[in-house]
Amino acid sequence: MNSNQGIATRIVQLRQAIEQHDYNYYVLDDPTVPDSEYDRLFSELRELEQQHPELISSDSPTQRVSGQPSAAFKQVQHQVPMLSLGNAFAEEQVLEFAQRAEQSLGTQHDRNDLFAVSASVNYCCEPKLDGLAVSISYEQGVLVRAATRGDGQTGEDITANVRTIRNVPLKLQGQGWPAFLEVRGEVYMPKAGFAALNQRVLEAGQKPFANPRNAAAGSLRQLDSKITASRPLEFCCYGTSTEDLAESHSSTLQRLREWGISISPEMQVVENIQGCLAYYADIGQRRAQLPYDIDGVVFKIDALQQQRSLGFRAREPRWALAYKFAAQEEITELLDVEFQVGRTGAVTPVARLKPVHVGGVMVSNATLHNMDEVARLGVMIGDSVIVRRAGDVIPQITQVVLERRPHDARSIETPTQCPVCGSQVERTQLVRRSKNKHVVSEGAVWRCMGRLSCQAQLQQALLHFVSRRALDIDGLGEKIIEQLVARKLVASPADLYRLSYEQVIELDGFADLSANNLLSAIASSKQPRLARLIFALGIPDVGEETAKVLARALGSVQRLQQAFPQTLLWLPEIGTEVAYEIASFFADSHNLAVIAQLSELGVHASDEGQPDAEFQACTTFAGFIEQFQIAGVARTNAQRLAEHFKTTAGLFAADWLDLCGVERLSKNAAQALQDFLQQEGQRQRILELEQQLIVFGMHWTCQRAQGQAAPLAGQTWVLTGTLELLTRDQAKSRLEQLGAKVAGSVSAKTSCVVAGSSAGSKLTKAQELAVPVLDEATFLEKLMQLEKQ
Ligand code: 9MJ
Repeated sequence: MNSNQGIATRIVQLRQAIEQHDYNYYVLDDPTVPDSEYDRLFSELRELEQQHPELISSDSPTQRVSGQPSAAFKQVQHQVPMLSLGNAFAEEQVLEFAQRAEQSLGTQHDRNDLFAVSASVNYCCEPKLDGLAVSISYEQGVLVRAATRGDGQTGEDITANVRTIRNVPLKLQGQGWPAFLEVRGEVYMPKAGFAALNQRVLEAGQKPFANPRNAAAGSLRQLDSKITASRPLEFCCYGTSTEDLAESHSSTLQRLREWGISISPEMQVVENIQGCLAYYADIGQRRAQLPYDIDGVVFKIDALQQQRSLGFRAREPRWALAYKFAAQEEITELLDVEFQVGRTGAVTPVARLKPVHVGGVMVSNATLHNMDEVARLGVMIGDSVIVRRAGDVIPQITQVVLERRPHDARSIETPTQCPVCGSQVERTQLVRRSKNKHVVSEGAVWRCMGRLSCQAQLQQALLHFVSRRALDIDGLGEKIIEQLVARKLVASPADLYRLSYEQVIELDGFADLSANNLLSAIASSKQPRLARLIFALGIPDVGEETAKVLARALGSVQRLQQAFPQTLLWLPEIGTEVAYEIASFFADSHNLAVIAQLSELGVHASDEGQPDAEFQACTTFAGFIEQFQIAGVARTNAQRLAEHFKTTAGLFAADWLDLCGVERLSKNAAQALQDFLQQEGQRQRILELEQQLIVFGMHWTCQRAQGQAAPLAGQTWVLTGTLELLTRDQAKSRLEQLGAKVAGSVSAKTSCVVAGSSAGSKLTKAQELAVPVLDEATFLEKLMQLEKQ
C-alpha cells in the first residue's frame, strides 16, 4: 500500500468515526467520547484534507456544520444560516485572528495610505456557554417559534419545549422591537440545577447525566414538554439575525435586554486584542465560581459595519473567534482501583488512571465514590473511561467507553477486609422510618469495623479533631500525626492531652521551643465552643452547620449523647438518617469511652447551657402523635386527637368509645391507633420519649422559656454576589449572631437573600420564588438596626 492510499484509508476511517460520534451526540444525545477526543479526530481530518485537497469530498464532515435533525421533531429552515465559530486553543491563534481581521479592515479602510495597515478594533467578549444553540423567533413581539441549530440550515422545531424555559419571554417587553425578530443564544443548565436534577434522577434509580450539557440537550429534546418544564434550563442570548437594531454587537444585545431577553452579565467591550486576552485570563480564573459551565470565551468584533466588511469564510465568521479553555473531559485508561479508608471507616474505591491532562492539570487519580457508583458506571479495570474535572472538583469518571473494552478487563471487587488494618469490612445500613417501622436498607457505603484501632481511621480522626474548624490546634499537621500514630503515642483524640514534653521532643523536627509550643497549643484547646467540640467528634453526617444546630438547640454534649433519634428529629434540618447516625455514634462504647476521657482530661465546651428557647418552642402534642407514624393518623388526624385528648395520659386512657367520639376520626384510624398503643412496650417507649422532651424543656406543657429569642431565629438567609463592605464570613457570622442560619442555596423556605454586585442565578431564583432580596447597603442598615435591639 503506498502512503497516499494509507492517507486515503485514514481519511475514510476518520470520517466514519466522526459521523458515528455526530450521530451519538446530535441524534441520540448520548456521546460516547469527550469533546476533546472529537476535536482531535476533526483536526486530524482537516489537516489531512488540507495537505491532500484532492481527497476532499463534499460529504466530508469538514464540509458542513455538524449535526443532523432527528426525525422526531418537525424541521425548520433557518432563514439566515446559524453559524459555527472558529476555534483557538492557544494565544498565537488568537493573535493571528486579530492580525488578519485588523489588517483586512485597515487596508479596506484606506487603500491609498500605505501605512494604514491595521484598523483600530473594539471587541465584545462573552463567556462561551456550554449548552445548545437555539433560535427563537418573535412576530409582533410574540414568541412564535424556537428551533435547534441542527446542521445550521435546518433545525428542529422545539417551540413547545423552549416555551417552558422561565427566562425566555413569551412576549417582548418595552417598545421599538421589529415586527419580526429572531434571537439566537444558548440553552444551558446551571451547575446547581444540574446537581439537583442528577440527585433526583439517582433517587429514582435512573441513569444520571454525565454533564450539564448532556442534561440540557436531553431536556430540550423531550417529546413531552412537561418533562422539559421540570428541568432547570436557562437561555442566554448572544446574537440576532435581525439587522439594524444598533451600530454594534454589544449595543444590539443591550437593546434585546431592554425587550426582556437575557444576555450574559459577563459581556464586556474591550479596546484591542490584548483586552481580549486579559478577559480570557479573568474569566478563566473565575470559571469554577461561575454558576454555569463554560468551555471558553468568544471574541466578536463589535462594530457591525466592520463585521459586514469582513464577512465569512466557509460558514465561519471572520469577525468572531472562540478561544477554548483546556478541555474538562478527557479519555484515558483505568489502570487499577485501590481502596482508601476515610475518617469514619468508609472504604472508598479510588481509580488509578493512566496520567492525562484535564483542564490544564495532570490527573492520575479519580474518585469512584462508592461501590454503587462502580456498579452504575459498569466500569472494569482496563476500561477506557471519560474523566471529568470541573473547577476545583475532584476528578470524576463519568462514563465508560464500552466499545473500547479490552478482552482482559477485570471486574472490581469490594474488599472483605480493611486494606489498612485487616478488620472486617461491612456494608452500612440506612434507617428510615415508615409506618412506625424502622425500614433498614443497604447503604452505598462499606465500612471498616476497626474504628480507632485502624491506623487510617485514627489518623483521619485526629486530623479532623485538630483541624481549624474543629478544635483548631496549631502545629499538628499530617506528618506529626503520622508519627504519633506510628509510635503508638496516641490511640484516640483524648490521648493528645496526655502527651508529655519527653514524648514530643523525641519526634522528628522538634526542639525545645517547638515542643513547648505544641503542648501549650494542645492545652489551650481545652475550652472550645460547643459547636466546635460536637463537630470535632467526627460523628458521621454531622458537618459544621449541623453541629451548630445541635449545639444551639441542646446546649451540651451530655444532652446530645442522651437524645433519642426521635427527639433530634424535632430540630431543624435534622433528618432521619442523621438522627440515627448520631444515636448510633453515641451507642458505641468506644466512642463513649473517648468522650468520657476527654471530659476527665478537662476538655469541656466553654458555652454549655440550657436548650435554646427557639427550639423549645418547636414541639406540639399533635406533632408528637404524628411522629408515631400510625397508618391513617397523619397531620390532620393527629391534630384532631391532640385537640381532643390534650395529653399523653388522656390519649392512653381513651377506650374505643372515646376514640369514636373524636370528631371525623375514621374507624380504621381509631383501630390502628388502638392496636399501636397495645403493642408490647409501646406505652413505655412513648413515655420515655415524652420524659426526655420534658427534661429538655421541649414539651408542650413546659413553661415556654420567655428568654429573648434571637431576632432572626428560625430564619434562613442566603448571601450571593460580591459584597463590598463586609467579607462573606463577617456577614455570615453577624447573621448567625442574630439567630439566622446562613444557607448556600435559595429555596422557597429562604427568608431573605442578600445580593451583592454581579449576583447571578441565586438572585434570579429568589426573584422567581418571590423571596425578599436586600442590596448590601440595606442589609447593613438592617443588621445594625437588629444588633441595637
Ligand atoms: C456561546 N456558545 O456562548 C456564540 N456563544 O456567536 C457565544 N456562541 C456564537 N456566541 C455566533 N457567546 C455563533 C455562535
